[in-house]
Amino acid sequence: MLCNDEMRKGILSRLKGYRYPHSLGVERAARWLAERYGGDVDKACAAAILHDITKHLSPQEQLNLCEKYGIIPCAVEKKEAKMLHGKTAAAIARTEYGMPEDVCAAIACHTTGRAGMTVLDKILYLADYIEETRDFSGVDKARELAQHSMDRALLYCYDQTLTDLVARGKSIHSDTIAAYNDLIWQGIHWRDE
Ligand code: DGI
Ligand code: FE
Ligand code: FE
Repeated sequence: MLCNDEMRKGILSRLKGYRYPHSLGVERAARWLAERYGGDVDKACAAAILHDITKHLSPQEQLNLCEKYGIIPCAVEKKEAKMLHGKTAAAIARTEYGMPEDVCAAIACHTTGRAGMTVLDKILYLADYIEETRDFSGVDKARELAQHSMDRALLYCYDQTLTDLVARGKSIHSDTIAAYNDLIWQGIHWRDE
């Protein structure tokens, strides 16, 4: 097991406020998705419990951790340094908890996704979106789609996220665009034809 009881307790004790029930929710959703879609349940749960371990840190603290771990922020990440919490969490997962590279990679891209997402990447991205404590508009549709197809649910999440980012005048990360294009180019759609 990647996270024994003691390790899991230690990780959970670092999660403050809302992040605690959220991360437990992501763990439950990740387990469900892994069982449903033939993913590795152990890796999915480990990625889930660790994915937001640095989310509470300030933009400056994110940048400091990047310096420490040799992560080079892109232009968007410099402006939106909180977005770096996936990459900094992956560095902690690797160095402090000895997680395997595929788990670290899923954690690193959980906010944006990326081109060529693995089953584990998709499980964590989707679980983060649909977990039980989330209540933003569209979450029920995402949950419904996730019962039948991870790719369709994923594309729906990107439609919602991109629309929201554009409406708020935010810059779009190149990995967000790459993940979206990848789904489109595979012919994925979420609306019924
Ligand atoms: O950490 P969580 O809140 O659980 O969720 P998350 O890691 O998916 O982060 C969500 C935030 O990330 C949300 O405020 C939107 C932001 N985000 C995701 N993709 C992009 C982005 N922000 C910008 N500016 N550009 C992106 O491409
Ligand atoms: Fe996150
Ligand atoms: Fe999260």
